[in-house]
Amino acid sequence: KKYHVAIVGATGAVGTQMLSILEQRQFPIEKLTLLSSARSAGQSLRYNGQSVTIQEATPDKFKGVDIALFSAGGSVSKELAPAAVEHGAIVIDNTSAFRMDPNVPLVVPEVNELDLQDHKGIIANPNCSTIQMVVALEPIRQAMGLKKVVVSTYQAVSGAGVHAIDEMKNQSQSILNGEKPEAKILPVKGADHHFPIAFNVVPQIDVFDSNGYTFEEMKMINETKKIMHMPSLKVSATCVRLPVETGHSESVYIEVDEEGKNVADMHQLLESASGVVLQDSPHEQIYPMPSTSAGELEVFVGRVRQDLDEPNGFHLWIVSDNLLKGAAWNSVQIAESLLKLKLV
Ligand code: 11C
Repeated sequence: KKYHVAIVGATGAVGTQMLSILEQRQFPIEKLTLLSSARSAGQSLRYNGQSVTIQEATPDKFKGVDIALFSAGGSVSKELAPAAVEHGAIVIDNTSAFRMDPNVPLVVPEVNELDLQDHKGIIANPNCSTIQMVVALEPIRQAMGLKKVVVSTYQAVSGAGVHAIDEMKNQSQSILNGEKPEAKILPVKGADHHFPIAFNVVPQIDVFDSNGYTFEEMKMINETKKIMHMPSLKVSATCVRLPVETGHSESVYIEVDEEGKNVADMHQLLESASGVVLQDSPHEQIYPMPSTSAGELEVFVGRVRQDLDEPNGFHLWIVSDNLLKGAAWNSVQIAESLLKLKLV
């Protein structure tokens, strides 16, 4: 069987990756509908050697669509995802619009694929920084139990979209030319202050919540608990942006339940974990980096160390392409799981 697939936000940083992953995976597509804002409608993108014209995303465009991949911002999802479901489509939404809705499964196939069975039309794709972390932590949780997670992120600018990438490049050029860099986008649209990301590190991703954490940090905390089905897991996050184009990195400290575990046990688990590539050989300087992880589908883990004071504590360095496993690939992987589980 072949399916009518729609991409909403087809021209965005994630949308274009969705298109290329669908092609790379040879997803069984009968018809492809590319949707965007009115501004990009009329442009075209290539799929399997053919040119596909982009149309404006309106509710009627979902007639006959089987699977709709949304990545055009939360407000577009809130407005159009229910319409797509009414027309009979299954929505895989890459925004934060529905992630914490108890009726919406929040899915990373390596961790909680079977939650898809409970879907009521909308399935949420988690935040990129959350996805790569839970892929690495799930095999550890299964084997040793998990008590506590403390993560600090080193996030790439592509997480904030194509305009943020352009801004970083322009700022870099200005600084090298001895000019003052212009900042209009980061840390977050609509903020009172914008700071250059070129040659800088900014400890703010998204807006601040009243508790002093940013929304990005709260997403990591809340989504991790929901995906792993561990409402009482202790999780804390500090999310930071730095001038890397693509590939989020994370320094993650965990405490496991089981006593007496060591780095060799961790290595053994991570080596055979689905979706994980272990790159951990310090004496050969083998460890994951954004430059070697960008363009790849997997989650790369290295620098595994036992804490020097807490025997149940371990440190990991986790890197993945935020546009692929963090967004487009996880969404297409969910679509593949729907086919496998005969849910579409
Ligand atoms: C970033 N993680 O790197 C964000 C982008 O909730 O899907 C993804 C935001 C989201 O800026």
